[in-house]
Amino acid sequence: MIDLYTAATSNGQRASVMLEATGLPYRAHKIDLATGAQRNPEFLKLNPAGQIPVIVDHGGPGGKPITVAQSGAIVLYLAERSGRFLPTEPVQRTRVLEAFMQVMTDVAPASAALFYMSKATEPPNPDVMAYCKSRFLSMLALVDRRLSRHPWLAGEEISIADFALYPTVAARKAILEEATGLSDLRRWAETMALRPDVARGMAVPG
Ligand SMILES: N[C@@H](CCC(=O)N[C@@H](CS)C(=O)NCC(=O)O)C(=O)O
Repeated sequence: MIDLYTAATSNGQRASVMLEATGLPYRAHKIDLATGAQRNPEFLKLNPAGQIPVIVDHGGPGGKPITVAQSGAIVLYLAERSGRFLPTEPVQRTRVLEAFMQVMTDVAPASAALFYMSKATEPPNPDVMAYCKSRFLSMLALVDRRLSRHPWLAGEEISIADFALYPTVAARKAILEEATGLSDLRRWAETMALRPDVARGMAVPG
């Protein structure tokens, strides 16, 4: 059994979507970020950074419990744990990891920058916000180009890259709706949204 400590944010949903996709049994525990529950001593023992998501896999490697923070590390851990969505064949695996890293180190931070810059000043600086938005859109354009070549981010099969990206795209639905182009990304997002595992994962922690 896996315990998931999470909140309704794209980083949290990245973990719950992947848990649903792999079918591994888990229990979700809501961490109320608004009341500062992420800074409670009990939670800080799980993740000293005071951030969700965190998983505790009670049947980890060697049958021993393991605690994992960082949504990207959680996605990779669950892929290895389930043997799904991360190919073992070296070329395909490298392609999947390349797309996954694009999501985790380019797209997700550009989305986070939009969030943090919207909070940095009151009111938000319009020039800074315009810059962050255009940077995020340029990341999405690169993803769209990938999706114009094949149905999923890393090729013919759905992978960890797709599950990692979807919560970020869903969180930025308004930006996607007002953008021009990005037709393959829109097609992909609609397909992802219709998957029952993705829908269930996006609804966690409720
Ligand atoms: N790089 C981390 C980021 C985690 C993160 O930023 N978590 C946020 C919610 S989305 C959080 O817990 N914030 C609470 C805080 O910083 O007090 C990941 O991918 O898991």
